Amino acid sequence: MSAMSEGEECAVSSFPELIRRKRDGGRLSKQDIRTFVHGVSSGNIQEGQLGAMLMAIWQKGMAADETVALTQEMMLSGEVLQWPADWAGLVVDKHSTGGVGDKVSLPLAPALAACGCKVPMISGRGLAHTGGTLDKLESIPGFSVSQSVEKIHEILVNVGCCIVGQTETLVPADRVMYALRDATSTVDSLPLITGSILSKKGAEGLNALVLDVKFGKAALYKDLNSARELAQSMVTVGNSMGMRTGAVLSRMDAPIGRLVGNTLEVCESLECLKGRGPDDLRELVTSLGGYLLWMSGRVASLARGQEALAGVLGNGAALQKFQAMLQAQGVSADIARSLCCSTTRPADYFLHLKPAQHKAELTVQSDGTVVDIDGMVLAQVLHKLGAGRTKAGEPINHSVGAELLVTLGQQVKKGDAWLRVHYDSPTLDSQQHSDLQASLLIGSADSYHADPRVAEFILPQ
Ligand code: IUR
Repeated sequence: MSAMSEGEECAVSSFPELIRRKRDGGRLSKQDIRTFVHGVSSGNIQEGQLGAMLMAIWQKGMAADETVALTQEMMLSGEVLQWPADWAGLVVDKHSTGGVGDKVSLPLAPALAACGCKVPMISGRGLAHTGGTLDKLESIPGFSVSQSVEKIHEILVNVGCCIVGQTETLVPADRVMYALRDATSTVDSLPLITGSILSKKGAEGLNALVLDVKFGKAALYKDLNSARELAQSMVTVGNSMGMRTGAVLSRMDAPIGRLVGNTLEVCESLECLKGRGPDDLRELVTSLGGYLLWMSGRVASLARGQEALAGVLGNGAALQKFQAMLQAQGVSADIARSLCCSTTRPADYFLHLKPAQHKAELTVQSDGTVVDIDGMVLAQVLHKLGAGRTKAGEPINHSVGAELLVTLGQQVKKGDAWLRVHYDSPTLDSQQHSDLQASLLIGSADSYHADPRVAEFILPQ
């Protein structure tokens, strides 16, 4: 669907006027924003003009109604998915602003499907220090993230969830703007982030959306207040667009769970789907999923929603959905069955997943309590070892990763192993070794405070 009919098309000469208005702190009308976004998706706006407009928006910001118009016009720059009328209220998804060890989408999508929802999860790839859901799933042999709109529909009918990459037809304006935001240092703009994320979620045709907005050392926003500001902006815009949208503010200092790196995170997701695995991962999955069930009216309270999610993780229903999703997206029936068999343990996953060639253990340097593990530092070292990419399109090594052998608050002794690094390069160099050692903070027992992952819920308004 196009945002503008032929007759309404504005001349290219109006772009300098729109740029000037925003640059001077003025407001853009709905029509101005339509002209601008149409210029982006039709290719009529020059790259320099687009860069200038992005910088003007970065500097002057946008009022809430301008951000809503921007998001809506971006969404309408491409196809908007449509679902059968009897799915009304069932179509849901989650978006995370990105973290270290954040594999929540892998157990969450099938768990929601097991609760009766339809989840057309369109995810991204990792960039900089954060991992990408698509990269994690691609460490499973045969898994295909490229699915047509028709196939997505078929998988939702038969399974209830899919996890796929952006299709060519959805939100073309975002692809152009996102690439130029990177090149013009305008990524960290509240209206541009809001427009980019919510236009894509809007194009999924969702009834309800939960946003996992992270704050902390390994998050896009380091402090709670700025994360709350982003969450509020996205909650306002999402609800104005007709998606029931709420947000969870979650801590992102130490990695989520105990495994970091694409293949290792698939292993930990399987453990979570088998009712095992780390508590903080289960807390995030049940909180985000429970919130969605409540927002979409399927349960009477958040607590009921959390119980429903915990139920399907515990009784194998979510695992069955994951197995069906793997098969629907190209994994052989044998591999899907073997990975998802409830008695298959982590070491056996490597019968099908590719392990790294080398493992090295790091040891604790003094007695005490594990007070912190800096997820950002850990992710940066793994990135250098090949786990992540610096530019879109670069190849990555799925097998690179790390296992935390200790948990926060644990008492440790000098010489205890605390980290096992999985890598393929010939050696871990001394800088990488010392950076990793510096990411572990050992202190006295009373300097450690146990905080839950989830700090706050932001209600839909
Ligand atoms: N992810 C997106 O899809 N868009 C953005 O602007 C950011 C992350 I930052």
